[in-house]
Amino acid sequence: FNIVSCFLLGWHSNLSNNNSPDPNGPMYYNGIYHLFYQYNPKAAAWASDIVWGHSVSKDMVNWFCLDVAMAPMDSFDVNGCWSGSATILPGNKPVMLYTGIDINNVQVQNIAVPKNSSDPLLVEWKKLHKNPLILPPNGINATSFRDPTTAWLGKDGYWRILVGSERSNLGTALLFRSKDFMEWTASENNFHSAPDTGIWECPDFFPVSLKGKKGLDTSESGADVKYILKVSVQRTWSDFYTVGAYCLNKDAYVPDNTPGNHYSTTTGLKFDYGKFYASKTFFDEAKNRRILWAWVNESDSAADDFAKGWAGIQAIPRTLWLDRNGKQLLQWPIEELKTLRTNEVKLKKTPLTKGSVFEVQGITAAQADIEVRFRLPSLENAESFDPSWNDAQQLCGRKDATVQGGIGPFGLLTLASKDLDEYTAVFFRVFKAQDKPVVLMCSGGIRSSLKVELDKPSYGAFVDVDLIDGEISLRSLIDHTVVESFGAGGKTCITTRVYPTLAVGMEAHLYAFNNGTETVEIKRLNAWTMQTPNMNLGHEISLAT
Ligand code: DQQ
Repeated sequence: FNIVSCFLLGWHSNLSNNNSPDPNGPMYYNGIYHLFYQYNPKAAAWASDIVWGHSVSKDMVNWFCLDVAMAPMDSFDVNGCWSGSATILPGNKPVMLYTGIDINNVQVQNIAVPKNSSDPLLVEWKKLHKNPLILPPNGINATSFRDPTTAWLGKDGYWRILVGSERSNLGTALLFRSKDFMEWTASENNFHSAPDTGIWECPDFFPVSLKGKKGLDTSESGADVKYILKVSVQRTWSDFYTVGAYCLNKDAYVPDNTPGNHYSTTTGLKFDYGKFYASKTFFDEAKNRRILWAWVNESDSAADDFAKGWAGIQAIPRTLWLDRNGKQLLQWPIEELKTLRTNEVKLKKTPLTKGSVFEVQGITAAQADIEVRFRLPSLENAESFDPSWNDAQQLCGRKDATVQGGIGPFGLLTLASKDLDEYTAVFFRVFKAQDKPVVLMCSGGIRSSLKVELDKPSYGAFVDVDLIDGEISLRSLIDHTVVESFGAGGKTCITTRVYPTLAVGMEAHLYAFNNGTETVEIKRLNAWTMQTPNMNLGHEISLAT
C-alpha cells in the first residue's frame, strides 16, 4: 500500500485511486472512526480484483492511511474483495461482512474479524476459515448477489442482513437470518423488491426516530421509529431511498404510500440529486447520530484520471435524520467540519435586485463553506408552473441561471472566473402553482468549465417547502472540483463535480446573484475559507485525547 494512493484535494477525502471508491464498513470503535473503501492499487480505474483500503480518524475530518485491510487472496475472494459493512457484536466485537468474487467468479458473502482486537487501529484483518458464509440462493444469478448490510438483531435473538440482488426483472434486497453470525438462512418472505430497476447494489437499512434528530442503533425498534431502505441503482447512478414500515414477524419492509415510482429519477427520493453513489450509513454511538458516507464519482475522462493518478472522492460525511413531516430525510455536514472554518465573512440584509451579481470577497473561494439565508419579499410575480414539468433535472437544463424568471433564479455562482466565463451556479427558482409554490433547486451546468469534452450536467430537484415564512436557505461546500449543496436546511442535496480551467485556486471567485425580475434579499450570509486538514498524508495517528 503506497502513500501516493492517498492524495490530498482540498478537504475532501480522496481516499482511493480507483473509480469505484465505495465506502465500506464505516464504524466507530474505541474512540476511532474507521473508513474502508474499494481501492485498486494498480491504476486509477476500477478493476474486479479490488482490495479494501483503510483510513482512520478521530474526527472524520483529519484522516490517516493504514495498510490495506483485505486483498483477494483466498479461493472465496481471489477475484475481488467487493463492498460490505461492519457490525459491532455484543461485547464490543467488530466484524465485517463483504462480498468475495470467488475462484469461479461467483459472488459470495464472507466474514472477516480484526486479527488483534487489542490493536487500537485494527490494522490487520483475518478472514475466517468458514468462508464463504453465504452462496447465491436458488434462482439468483451468481453475478447478482452482493454488498451485505450492517446486521441488526431482532427481539427473537436472530441477526439479519440484506444482500443486494435482482430476481426475474425485480431489483431486490434478499434477507438472511442467523443465530450465531456464521450459519445464515435465506428468508422465505420477500423483504422488498421493485420492477425494472436492474440489480440493487449496496442496500442500506436502518431505523430513524420520529422524535428528533437523534440517530438510532441499527437494531433499535419501537413505536416511535420509522425505517429507511436505500438502494443504489446503477442504471441511473442513483441512491434512492424510501421511508417505510418494517414488520419483524414477516421480515418484510413496506414503503409508505408516497405518489409515483420510488425508483424513478423523476419521482423517487434520492439522498443526493447529483453525483453520489454506493452510499452507506453507520450509527455513531459517540455522538448518537447516524452518519452517511458516499462515493462522489468523476465527470472527468478516464484519460484524465490516469494522468492525475486518482479518480473518485468521498463526500463530506453527513448527519441524517427524519424530517418532522415524516416523509423524507434531512442531511447536514457533520459538525466537526466547522473546525476547518477560518476568516469568516458576514453579510446582512443585502438586496439582490433584478440582474445583480454580487461578489463575496475576503475568502478563498476555491475552498470555502457558505451558508446563506434568502428572504423573498413577495411571491406575487413568480412564473406559473406547468404541471407537465415533472423532470426537475431537465427543467434545470432548460431554465439555467441565464434564463430570467420572476422569483429567481437566485443563489450562488461558485468556482467562478473573474469575468464569469466559467461558473457553477447553485440556485433556486420559485414557481406559482395551485396549492403551494413549487421550488426548484439546480446545480452544475455547461458553464462550469470551458473544457469541451467534459460531462457537465445541470442537476436538479424540487424542494418540498411551502415558503410560508418567505425564506429559504442554502449551504454550499466548495472544494476545487466539487460543490456539495444543501437546500432548505438539508431537504434537497446536490453534489456536482466540476473542472474549471480559469476559476482555479486564487483565481476562483464567489458571487451571489439574482436573475429574477423581483428583488430577493440576502437576509444573512456567512462564508469561511476552509483550512486543509490532514488528509491521508501519514500512517501515524496520535492516540492521546
Ligand atoms: N462496487 C463494488 C460492488 C458494488 C459496486 C465493486 C457499487 O460491490 O456493487 O467495486 O459501486
